[in-house]
Amino acid sequence: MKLKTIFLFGMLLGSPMAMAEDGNAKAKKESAKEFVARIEAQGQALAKEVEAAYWVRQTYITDDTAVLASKAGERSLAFSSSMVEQAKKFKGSKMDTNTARAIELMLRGSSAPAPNDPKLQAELAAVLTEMEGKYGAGSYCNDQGECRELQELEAVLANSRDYDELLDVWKGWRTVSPAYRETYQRFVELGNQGAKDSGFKDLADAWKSNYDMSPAEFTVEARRLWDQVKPFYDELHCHVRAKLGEQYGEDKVPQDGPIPAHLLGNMWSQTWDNIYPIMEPHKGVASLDVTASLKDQGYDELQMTKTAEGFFTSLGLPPLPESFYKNSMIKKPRDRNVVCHASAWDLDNGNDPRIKQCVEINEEQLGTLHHELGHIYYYLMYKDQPSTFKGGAHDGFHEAIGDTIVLSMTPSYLKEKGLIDEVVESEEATLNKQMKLALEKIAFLPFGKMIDEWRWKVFSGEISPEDYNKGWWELRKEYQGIAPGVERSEADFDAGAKYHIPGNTPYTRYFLSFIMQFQFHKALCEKAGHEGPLHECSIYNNKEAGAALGDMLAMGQSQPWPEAMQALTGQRQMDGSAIIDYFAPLNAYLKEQNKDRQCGWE
Ligand code: X8Z
Ligand code: ZN
Repeated sequence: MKLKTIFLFGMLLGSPMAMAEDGNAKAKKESAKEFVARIEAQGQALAKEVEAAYWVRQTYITDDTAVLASKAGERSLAFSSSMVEQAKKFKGSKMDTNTARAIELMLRGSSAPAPNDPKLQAELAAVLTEMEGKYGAGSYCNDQGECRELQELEAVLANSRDYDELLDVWKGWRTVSPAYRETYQRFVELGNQGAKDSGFKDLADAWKSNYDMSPAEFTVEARRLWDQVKPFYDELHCHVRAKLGEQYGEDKVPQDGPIPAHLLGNMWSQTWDNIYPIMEPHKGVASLDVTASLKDQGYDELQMTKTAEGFFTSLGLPPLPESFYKNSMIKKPRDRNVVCHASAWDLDNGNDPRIKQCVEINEEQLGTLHHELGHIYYYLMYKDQPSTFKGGAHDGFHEAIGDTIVLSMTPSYLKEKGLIDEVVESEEATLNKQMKLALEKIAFLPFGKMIDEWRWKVFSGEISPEDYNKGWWELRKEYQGIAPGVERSEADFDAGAKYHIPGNTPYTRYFLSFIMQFQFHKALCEKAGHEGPLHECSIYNNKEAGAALGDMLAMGQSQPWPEAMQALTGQRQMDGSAIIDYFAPLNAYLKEQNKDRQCGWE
């Protein structure tokens, strides 16, 4: 995830940190503009120190680094709290547009807004550090005493077709999260207190306040987008359930109910492309096995990263600074625990961007590298903005950039890079390609939506602490149409088995990103003069598309997001029709396949 350092405890989207002391500002009345300048200067100074502590914590999990990160977090919360208190005083007074925007951004909700009470600030920082550390260091030891970390367990979920083995590792990873279920409950109390102290109803409202509209409007907007894509998801679900029924038997996969969560190829059932071999519409037509090529050709972590960088530079964007390769962590260290979940960091004010990723040699990780570099290129392009304007137009924009690039990794592009042998042009090949992509992009949508549905309800109290797990599985069923393959209880904490819960990263951003990246792809393809179906377009090497992308990135969050959206796409709204249109051939195929099936799961 992006910019962990700054928005773990600070403002949600790139804010300054440092004790916001107003010192001699009290003596003479400080103007709004002077206030913003002071906060930015103080923020930058503290950020450097706080980021260093977080980076070390995440790349070296020990009790000692927990102390350092918690202390740093505490100081950044103290800074935020004081900044918010001061910023409130300027509300309604006359000032120029940029200053007003900066103050508005300071008053937005962060992922963990600071309570006013310093004791609670310290506790909040400690609780967040603890949860993320426990997730990062988690492992599952089976009855034979063999212990495996998350990446090994994920690999089993991706590759095994043995029902019982799949269930074992699925359950196994979920033995890690109960250890912080109570801690999470305390986090909710502290986060809600922080939200109230910052002027919000609760933490859900604070999170929804980041989209240049009211929280209530945002709820409706996210729902509208979900309604646009849900019918297509239902078709995919229906077909996948039928195929899994053939694979595992209809006693294991009942054809009128939710799909067992451990059969979808992913630890959280969030993307399903790992079971593409079971779903491939036309067997053996146009192999898309990029993983095999990467392995055969002996790619290593560095080459994978350079390949991703090469796409961005082909667009005319600048090469990564040398410090990027010197300071990033792209290989899982063997001698210590780290937070392996991939992230991109904006250290030293745009001068020291880094990623942290336990790169494995496969196609999914190559995609993730592009995803992370999307964040990095945002940092590089808005480097010269004042620090309050450093951030995505909204958080979904930040998540969408790298993924937009991946949509251009067409068979022609992969062939050019030597990652597939031949480009096959036929209806069959198109369907295969679309199926694989839909298993990633369409399958994700309800997951991307339900995570924060759960948290919004937890924060508002609609789901009480006694019902965390029950509420979780109700939403999993409602949105995704999946169910646990084994009975769950309130002794479990299945939400906590997903990184972004203990890592406290809002998740609706990814739902928005998966919708918007198709809008962005379409717009960039138009700039590149592409004609023909969108799924055949690659903007590789196209400088016009690159310039348009770069210009939007350079805006940061200096203006409300519809301005950035308009600059790139000509539209002022997020819109699900681009992703639906993109998959038109597959949609027709699925409808045909499903015509005699009973779809749905209620
Ligand atoms: O967390 C991430 C990125 C870092 S921002 C690797 N993603 C979500 C996830 O893994 O759950 C990217 C897509 C969804
Ligand atoms: Zn991300």
